[in-house]
Amino acid sequence: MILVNIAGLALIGFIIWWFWMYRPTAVVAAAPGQIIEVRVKDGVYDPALIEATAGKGISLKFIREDEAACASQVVFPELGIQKELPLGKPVVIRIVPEQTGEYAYQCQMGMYRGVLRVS
Ligand SMILES: [Cu+2]
Repeated sequence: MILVNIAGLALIGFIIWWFWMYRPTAVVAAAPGQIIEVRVKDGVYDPALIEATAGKGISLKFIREDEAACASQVVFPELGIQKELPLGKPVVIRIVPEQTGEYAYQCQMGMYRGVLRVS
């Protein structure tokens, strides 16, 4: 019983950390034409924060290593992009963000989450 409670508390702590406190480190898209690799693994995108410059295109290469069906698509809701991610087969997505702001990228259900920050 105590063990169950401890596990429950640990889970609650993890959820709080995950949804409110987790701040990924940024990867900056410096050079135009540079391809940034994004790994889809263990419930996270790595990197989960990408910085880009408005009007300059970036290429994101998504590499799905997670078998979970959850990871089978990546969606940029604000940019109208939705792509299938076959397991182990890299998918390059080309984006030219015209407006500054933060654009989410996520799985269909929003468990995998990342941010494309355009300045
Ligand atoms: Cu999901």
